Amino acid sequence: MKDVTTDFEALKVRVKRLARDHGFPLVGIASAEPFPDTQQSILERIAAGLFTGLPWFTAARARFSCDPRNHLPDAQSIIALGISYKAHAPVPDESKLPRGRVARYAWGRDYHEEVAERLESFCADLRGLCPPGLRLKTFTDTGRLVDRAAAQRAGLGWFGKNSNILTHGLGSWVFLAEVLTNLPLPPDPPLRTHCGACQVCMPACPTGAIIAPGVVHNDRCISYLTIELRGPIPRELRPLVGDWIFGCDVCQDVCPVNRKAAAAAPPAFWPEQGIGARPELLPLLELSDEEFRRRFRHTPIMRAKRRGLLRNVCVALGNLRDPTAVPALCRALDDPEPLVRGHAAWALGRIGTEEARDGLYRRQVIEQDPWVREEIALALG
Ligand code: B12
Ligand code: SF4
Ligand code: SF4
Repeated sequence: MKDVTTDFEALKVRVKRLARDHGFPLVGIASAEPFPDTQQSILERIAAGLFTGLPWFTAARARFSCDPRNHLPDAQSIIALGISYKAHAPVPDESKLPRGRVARYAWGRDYHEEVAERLESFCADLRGLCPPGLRLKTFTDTGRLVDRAAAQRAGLGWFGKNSNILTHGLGSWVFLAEVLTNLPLPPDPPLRTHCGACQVCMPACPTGAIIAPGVVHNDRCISYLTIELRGPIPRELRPLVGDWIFGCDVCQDVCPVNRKAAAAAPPAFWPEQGIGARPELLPLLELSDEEFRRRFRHTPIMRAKRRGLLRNVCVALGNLRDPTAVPALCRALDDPEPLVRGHAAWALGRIGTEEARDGLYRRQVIEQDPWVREEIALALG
């Protein structure tokens, strides 16, 4: 952008103030140069088979998402943004059991929608501040840009050994977003902070998904298994999923940096706006397609679809081994979705009471789907 009268140092201060006014407490500037190291890491991990479960996470996508100029050929800067999603969880009435666990990022409204609205209003005001010829492009999560690498380069935080970006003050409980622009804003330096000798998160991972510092095996991560995976959860991993029904926070919950993080989430991310932290499981098992859509519209839960959520609920019930779940699980054996029936069978096998076995025998007589028949046979075996 050619405008000799513009003082870009002063403009940067105003841009940052504007970002904060639009609800992004974390804001930093990075150059829009390519991310060759990130590209190499991603390509190596794809080649090593750590991402086989994500068919869209390809080498071609990695090459594209590691060069911001593929999106905006004259891009000069990335305005890297972060917003807290740490909300307080109301203490649940544990007398109403059984309950599952939901990752904090998914308690309230879908962040893609909330962040997109904030990005849009931020950009609208930014146009008013800037010289003519301004070009802007926004990203969060689904856009083909490497969110964490951009945040790290802009000094928002550092890579933790659990691979999340950790920040001073808000911990890793932050969503990341970017505005790519042709404005030549002076970049901020990356932080010099790192995890030091701490390794607490690595052995804490229930599935052993953190295979080296900073390296997560996607296909073993509970977040992948409960959100992104469309088919059955591998049998050997089901017991390790525990009571997580959507995402997982173990490697963040144990992190000492997060202990000091402020609960600064805007109301949109509070549990009242969505499924919350510890939903009761049995009512979820009874949801029709229509009820699922009505209840979870505008929340991250939609991503799993009804059949994915109910699959996860069955796994959690099997792990909780609560016999009060048997009647609902027996009804789930008649669900129209084979995915739900198969996991209900697994859960009943884990609970193993006479009532559970009776339900399995009843379904075995009429079940047509070969994979569900296999699950029933294993559950009875
Ligand atoms: C694919 C994906 C996933 C996959 C794979 C996760 C992964 N670690 O790669 C799955 C489904 C498992 C997942 C899970 C989660 N995700 Co996700 N995910 C993404 C996505 C779309 C791409 C990530 C990516 O490029 N991975 C490729 C790998 C190679 O990148 P990386 O893990 O960051 O690896 C870097 C480090 O290893 C570092 N590095 C290299 N060498 C070394 C050495 C050391 C010692 C260290 C410390 C680091 C280091 O460099 C690598 C390259 O930059 C981004 C959005 C986006 N567009 O970027 C969101 C994103 C990363 N996810 C996010 C969130 C919130 C989550 C969950 C917390 C959700 C949950 N609670 O269930 C979990 C966290 C799990 C975890 N421990 O990572 C946030 C992270 C915010 C943050 N503060 O970091 C993002 C940025 C979305 C957003 N816009 O806010 N996710
Ligand atoms: S999110 Fe859960 S399963 Fe995934 S790496 Fe962290 S602790 Fe492991
Ligand atoms: S638990 Fe320790 S090693 Fe893991 S991300 Fe937090 S500070 Fe880093």
